[in-house]
Parts: sequence; C-alpha cells; structure tokens
Amino acid sequence: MAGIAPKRRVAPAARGQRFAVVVARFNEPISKKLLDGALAALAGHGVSGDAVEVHWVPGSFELPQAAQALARTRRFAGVVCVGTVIKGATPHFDYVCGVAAHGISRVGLDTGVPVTFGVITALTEEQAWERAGGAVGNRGEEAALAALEMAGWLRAQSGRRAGARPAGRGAR
Ligand code: INI
Repeated sequence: MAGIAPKRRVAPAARGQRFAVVVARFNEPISKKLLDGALAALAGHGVSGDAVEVHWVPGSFELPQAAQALARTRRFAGVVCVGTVIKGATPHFDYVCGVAAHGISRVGLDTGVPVTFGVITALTEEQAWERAGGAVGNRGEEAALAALEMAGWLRAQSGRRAGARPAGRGAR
C-alpha cells in the first residue's frame, strides 16, 4: 500500500504506563529492525526499558493469540505487534496477512486495549527492508506511536464523565 504515515502528535506516556511488543520471528532480521523501531519510539516518549515487555512468537499468524493473552492481563496500556510477511509463489501470504490483520484488530476491539499493527506485508524482500527503517519508514516505530497515541486518547476519554457536556458554548 502506498502512503505516508501521518506526523503524529504523541504526548509522552503517562507515568506508570506499560507496553508490550510482540514480535514474529519469521524473517527475523527484518522483524528485529521493527522491534528496534518500536522500542526507540517508546523510549523517546518516556517509556523506560523496564516498562516494556518483548515477546517473540513463531510467525505473524501467531501475533493475535499472544496479543490477546497479553491484553487480557490488563497490565499494558498498549500492545504493539510487529512482523514481516513476504509474498511467495502461493496464496499462503494472503492467509497469514489476513489472519494477522483481522486478529490484531479483533483483540483491540474485544479487550479495549490498543493493539496496533506493525506488520510489513511486502511483495519482495526489498520492499520489506524499505519499511523496516529504510526509505519508506519503520512500521514498528509507526505502530508504537499509534499505541502511544491511542493509549493517551483512551485515557483522556476515561477521564470524562459519561454524557457530560463539554464546558463552554452551549453548556448550562
Ligand atoms: N510468517 C510470517 O510472519 N511471515 C511470512 O512471510 C510467513 N510465510 O511466508 O510463510 C509466515 N509464515 C508462518 C506463519 O506465520 C505461522 O507461524 C505458521 O503458519 C505456523 O502457524
């Protein structure tokens, strides 16, 4: 997919917020770059190393199950999923990508914990490297920033009284 990731306005993580990163070992050298990008983004927004747990799984197919187990513990403000799927000569790619994307989305919706998608889905290895800290960015970094932003957004929503009108114009 073409496109440029948005410039994010991500506030530093709230004190005590913990994050998990789940990494698919398949295409490990590329996925390791995604992990590095995710950890750097978290560190850059005030999440100390001991507030981050890294969990490795065999492949991107397994990301949703691990993310679900971690999100259900309620120990994390966000779960970042990273992996690298490269198209081969068979439809296997479509199944792995589909399960990963759908499953990761479902875990976020089912648990209410931000669970973000840092999975490269590339037609070639070259494309994958470009998205792992190369010319097209780092999908792991982007997914960590999305988790930080959503964690902050959800935190802000939970601080609002249900049904309350915003103060200002129209408020009585
Ligand atoms: N898993 C990946 O993360 N990337 C791939 O490119 C890939 N390919 O090409 O097969 C892949 N397959 C493994 C899959 O994720 C599961 O680990 C496996 O099917 C066992 O459930």
